[in-house]
Amino acid sequence: MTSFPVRLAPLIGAVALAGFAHAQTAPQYAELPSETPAEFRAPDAGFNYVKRTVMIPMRDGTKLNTIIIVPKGVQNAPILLTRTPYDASSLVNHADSADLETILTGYDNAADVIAGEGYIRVVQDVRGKYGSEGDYVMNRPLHGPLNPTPVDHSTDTYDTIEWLTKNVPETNGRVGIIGISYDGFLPLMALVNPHPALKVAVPMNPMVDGWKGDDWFHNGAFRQINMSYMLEQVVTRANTAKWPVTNYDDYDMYLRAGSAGALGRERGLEQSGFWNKVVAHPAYDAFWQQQAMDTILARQPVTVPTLLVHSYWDAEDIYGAVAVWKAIKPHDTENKVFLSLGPWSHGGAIGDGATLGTLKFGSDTALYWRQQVLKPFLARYLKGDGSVPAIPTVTAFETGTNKWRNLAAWPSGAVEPVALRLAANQKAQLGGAADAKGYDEYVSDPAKPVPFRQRPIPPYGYDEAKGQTWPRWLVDDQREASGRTDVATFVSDVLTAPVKISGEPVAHLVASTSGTDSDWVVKLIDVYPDQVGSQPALGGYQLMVAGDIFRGRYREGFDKPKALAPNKALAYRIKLPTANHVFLPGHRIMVQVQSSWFPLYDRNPQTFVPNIFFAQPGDYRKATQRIYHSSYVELPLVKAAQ
Ligand code: PG9
Repeated sequence: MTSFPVRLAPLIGAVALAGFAHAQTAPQYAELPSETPAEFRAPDAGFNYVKRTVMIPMRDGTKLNTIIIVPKGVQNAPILLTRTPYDASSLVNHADSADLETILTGYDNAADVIAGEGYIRVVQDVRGKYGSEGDYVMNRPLHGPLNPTPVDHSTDTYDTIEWLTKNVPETNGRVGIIGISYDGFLPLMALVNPHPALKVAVPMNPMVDGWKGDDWFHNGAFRQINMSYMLEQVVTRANTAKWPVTNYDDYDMYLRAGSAGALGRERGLEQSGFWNKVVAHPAYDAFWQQQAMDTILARQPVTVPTLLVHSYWDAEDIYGAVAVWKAIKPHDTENKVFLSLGPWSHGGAIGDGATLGTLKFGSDTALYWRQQVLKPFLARYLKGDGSVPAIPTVTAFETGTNKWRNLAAWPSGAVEPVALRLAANQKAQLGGAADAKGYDEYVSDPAKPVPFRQRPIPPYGYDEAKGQTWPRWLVDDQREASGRTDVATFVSDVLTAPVKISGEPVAHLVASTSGTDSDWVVKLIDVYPDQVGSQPALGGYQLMVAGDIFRGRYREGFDKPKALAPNKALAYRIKLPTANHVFLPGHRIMVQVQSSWFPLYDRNPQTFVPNIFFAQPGDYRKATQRIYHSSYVELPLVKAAQ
């Protein structure tokens, strides 16, 4: 046996490796040629569409991977564009199908409207992702203090539309942009210095302000459940790095990790440039303020017909659509801005809208919206078909009564705020005098934070086969929480008349903590009758109509974190998400208040530390919380249920 001198082993290894590499480039053997052609040209005989994939050059030379789906035989057809960070080719799924509607069943496609209406469908990877060139920056800010480069999603959309209108011969030169979530944020970016060929924008459940109420924080409380996204979406171009799953119940994993910062370090998140920006900006400073799309668009003229879409139970971007509506509608002098509000989860408008969890709406609300709102909206502006009647300014589903309302404004009707008081004896009392002295008390223990839903809580995801029902957690039954000693619960008498609310309830809490920081979670809940004959599972159901969290340190200003004075009754104003709900006779109105919503949000250590991402184990302490009976929830009451 030949023994190699040990000191030569590395050299010998290198030579062997070089030899193997050479073999990889060795010429093909003539007598056994490769069976793979240099380039496969897919035939499309029998297909009802033609698919082209092109690399469109942006003004800085970066080329973006763009898939163009042209229905066979169309001429003078409008283009409907979706730009995405989520892999364009996966949005045009069933790529092996010869049928247009079949392949358009991806994430953002209202396929039954788009395919059936003869639109040219274009889906594009944004800069830095998947098939596109360039550098990726989460929600790439506009050129300016946060982005010194000459390119952003506004310029990339402009350049894309310019190329499409000149290089897709089948088009009528009119382009629309549609998308959900991040893909809904991109149509908002398109509205900044819009290309003249842009004729409609449909931002559905858009990301608008990641700190105030969309994906990253809500009023300063960090949505740590999205840490997996901050890793997978950022650290590789094609999302090949995966967040390891270590627990069937995410509650245990996050609790054992301690702070979000510690978990981030443990899982390599410090290699994500976006994570490092999030950790460096825990407060609502210029980093967040300067990229809030509602404030950006408030400064833009309204020139492009825009249909904003909001879902009442949107677990991801419940803030965005209505925030943009409030920002731009006031200067929409030509009535080009429209709003739809539906009983959906995030993106639910393109799915089956007949039910959501246990809730039934009596009809497929999503199909109704697509056929009666989206379809005519696109036809009128993209096909330039003036014969198609304009859609109502606001189309709002009224939950509780399960009726669609066509409205001229939002909120609509004679909205008159009324106080739902958090009174003694765990009573929620409509109107009446405030009791300034009494309070309810609970102990908030960071070692046992209140689960945001019943455990076990599977990791964030959309795979129902794995029990991942994240998308509909907002309609979970809240009765488990109402029975906990660390949740203050107030409930009204049984209603004898309908109580209708339209708009944003606002919690005016007067609360103290024995600590020096605290989170406050307020949930407005519709309590069903003890028995519901038509649907027994709804007996006593506690349906959250609106709920949100507020990190106490920002009480004096989102950009001014300050310690709380221990055991001092302090006032907090907490806006809750938009509702359009009728509490029916036989129901009761409930308010729950708690100080954690875990593991969706990171725990507040309840002692003031400079940056909660880096709170140490010793910082996490129990606190005694008092909710004073001078607290109330301001309900946007509509006097006469229309
Ligand atoms: N807005 C959605 C999201 C962003 C970040 C984390 C999780 C969800 C979305 O674009 O799907």
